[in-house]
Amino acid sequence: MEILKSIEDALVKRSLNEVKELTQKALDQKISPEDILNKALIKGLDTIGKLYESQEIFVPELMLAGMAMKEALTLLKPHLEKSDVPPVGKMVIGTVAGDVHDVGKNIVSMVFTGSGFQVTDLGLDVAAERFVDAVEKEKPDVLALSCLYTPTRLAMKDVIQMLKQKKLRNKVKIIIGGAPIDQNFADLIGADGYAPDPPSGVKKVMGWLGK
Ligand code: B12
Repeated sequence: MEILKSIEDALVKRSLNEVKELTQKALDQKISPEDILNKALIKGLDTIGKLYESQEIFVPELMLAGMAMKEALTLLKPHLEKSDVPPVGKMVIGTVAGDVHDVGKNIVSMVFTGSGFQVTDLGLDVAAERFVDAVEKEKPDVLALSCLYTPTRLAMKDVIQMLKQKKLRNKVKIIIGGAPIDQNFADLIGADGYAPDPPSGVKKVMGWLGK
């Protein structure tokens, strides 16, 4: 679809206003928010990542692309969060300590909200103590940890270890995700599971909760 390609191109060019205008236009044309997200915006960010890797763009451009993505997400949010199912469970989510990537985590949060979860989002660069406090106070069914910057992966292990120390580990299911994560890593650090994207995450968690 032509408009999806235009959104992708606008994101790669980091034209904030254009990304926003075209995203709204696509929604007005009744294109599904999932298609806008996966076939335009995430594709554009992938290209940005490759341009950064090949040193054709640098951190300021990464930041602008991240900002454009966030603008578009504010328009998609009400659509992704719209839920017609009864509440199914509670989730606490955050990006782990040292990592400031939160676009993926925000999408996971929206999709779980749209699937009937009551989501408490702790934000980004979240210290292990804050995750543990939230598990203690909110008593969620699921804790979701996100990370994108490979060196911060080990912060996920810290959260799980601290939960064990506080005797809280068996009170909550833990799902982890983000580009440098896989099932092997989940097994290694003692998480309950990994999912590559929000829909498969929802499916896995629903299974855990017997829904
Ligand atoms: C935008 C961006 C930034 C922005 C982030 C803005 C923001 N608010 O998030 C800024 C400018 C801040 C940034 C900074 C940096 N970045 Co950066 N960034 C990116 C970029 C281009 C896009 C990330 C993104 O949003 N992707 C789109 C989202 C939707 O995808 P996602 O996060 O993977 O999430 C999806 C899945 O993984 C999954 N998921 C994610 N979390 C979870 C959790 C659960 C529970 C589940 C089930 C699923 C799930 O679902 C999501 C939706 O489908 C990527 C390249 C790329 N293609 O990813 C580089 C990239 C991640 N960055 C990179 C780097 C190196 C950096 C910096 C170190 C640069 C620097 N020199 O300062 C810093 C690190 C700062 C830090 N300490 O965290 C590298 C990381 C390399 C590595 N392997 O570690 C990448 C891969 C670029 C590259 N190719 O080199 N970055």
